[in-house]
Amino acid sequence: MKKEIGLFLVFLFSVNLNADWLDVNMPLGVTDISVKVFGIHMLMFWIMVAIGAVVFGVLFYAMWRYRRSNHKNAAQFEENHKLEIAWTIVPTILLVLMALPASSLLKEMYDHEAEEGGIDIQVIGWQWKWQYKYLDERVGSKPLSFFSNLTTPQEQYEFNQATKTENYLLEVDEELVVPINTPIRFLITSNDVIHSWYMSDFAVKQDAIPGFINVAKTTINKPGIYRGNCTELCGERHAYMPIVVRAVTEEEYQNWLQDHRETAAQLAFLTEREWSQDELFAQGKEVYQTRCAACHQVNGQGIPGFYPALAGSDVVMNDKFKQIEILMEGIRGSQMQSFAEQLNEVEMAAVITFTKLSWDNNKMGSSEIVIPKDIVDYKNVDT
Ligand code: HEC
Ligand SMILES: [Cu+2]
Repeated sequence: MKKEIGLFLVFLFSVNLNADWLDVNMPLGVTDISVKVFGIHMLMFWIMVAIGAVVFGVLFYAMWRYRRSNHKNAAQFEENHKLEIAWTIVPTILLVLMALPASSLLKEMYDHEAEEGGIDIQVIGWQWKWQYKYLDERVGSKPLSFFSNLTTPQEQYEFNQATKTENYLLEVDEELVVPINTPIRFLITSNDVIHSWYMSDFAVKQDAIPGFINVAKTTINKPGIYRGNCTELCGERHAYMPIVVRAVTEEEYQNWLQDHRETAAQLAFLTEREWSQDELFAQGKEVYQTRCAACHQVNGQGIPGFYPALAGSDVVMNDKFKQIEILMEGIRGSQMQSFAEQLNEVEMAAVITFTKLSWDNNKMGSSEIVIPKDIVDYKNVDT
C-alpha cells in the first residue's frame, strides 16, 4: 500500500515534467524509498509553489488595488484579530499536514530489522577509502572483505597535468557488488574519524562513526552502476574516497561471489610459489600507485614535513624486517596506517620489493627482495 502511495505521489507531481526538467530536479533513484523521497520532495515543492502564489498574489493585488493614485487616505487600523488568527492557524495546519507523510517515510527509512533472504554488508570508512565486509560470506574463517580505492590518476586532480576522464573522482578499483531485489542491510562504521556513506540513488546517507554501527536498509530495483561520495569532511583526501556500487542480478551476484572465493583460494597457492624479482616489481608498482603514492608520491620523494621520502630511506634500503613491521603494524600516531588488512601477502611483498628496487634505492648493491613467504612468516611469528 505504501509503495502505491509513493508511486502515486510521483505520478501526480511529475507527469508534466519532461526529461530535461528531471535532469535539474532531484534524482528519482532506484529504490522504493528513493522514489517515495522524490514524491515527498515534489509534494513539498508544489505546496511551496501554492503558498508563494497566494502570498505574492495578495501582495501584488494589494499594491495595485490600494495604489496611491487610487487611494489618497490610508485606512487607520492596527490589529485585525481574525486575520492574525488565520495566518497562524493556516500555516500550522499546513506544517502538520507536511510533517505527516515526512515522518512516516522517515520511520520507514529507519527500519533496521533483518529480513528473510536479505544480506548484511559491513561498511567501514577509512582515511581515505571504504572497506566492505560481506558478513554472510566466508573465505576460510573470515568474512569476504575488500577495500575500494580511488583509481583516478593523481595527474588528473593535482597540478592539472591530464584531462579529466568521464568518472573523474567517482571510480574505484573494486566496486561493491550487490544483488537487485534483495533486502540489503548496510552496517556502517568507521576505523578512524567520522565519515558518511552517501548513495543518493538509494536515498541512503548514514554517518560512519568509530565505535558505533549505523544501519541503513535498501532494496535496489534496477541493475546498474551507482556512484556516491563520503559526505563528512574527514581530512585532506575527503574528496578522494568515492563509493561505487554495481547492482546485478542474483545469478551474476553468485558468480561474482564464486570468483572472489576462488581468488582467495588462489592466493593461498600464490604465497607458496616461487616469485621472480620482475613479477614482484611489476605488481608492487601497481600497489604503490594506488595505495602509497598519494602520500609518499610517485617519485618516492614524499612531501617534506608531512610524508617521509622512501627514496633513500634507511629502512627501505637496509632493514627489510623493519619495513615489513611498519607496513603490518603502521606507525602509531601518524598517518602511516597498518596495511595488514588491506594488502594480501603477495601485494605486501610486492610493494616492499618495489620500494627497495626503485629510485636508486638498490644502488648500494643490495637487490634483496621480499617474497610473499616473508610476510606469511611474519604473520605466523606474530600470532
Ligand atoms: C596517508 C598517508 C600515507 C600512506 C597512504 C602511506 N604512508 Fe608510509 N608513511 C606515512 C607517514 C606520515 C610516515 C612517517 C610516520 C612517522 O614516522 O611518524 C610514513 C612512513 C613510512 C615508512 C618509514 C619510512 C622511514 O624512512 O622511516 C615506510 C617504509 C612507508 N611509510 C611505506 C609506505 C608504503 C609501502 C605505503 C603503501 C603501501 C605507505 N607507506 C603508505 C604516510 C603514509
Ligand atoms: Cu570520509
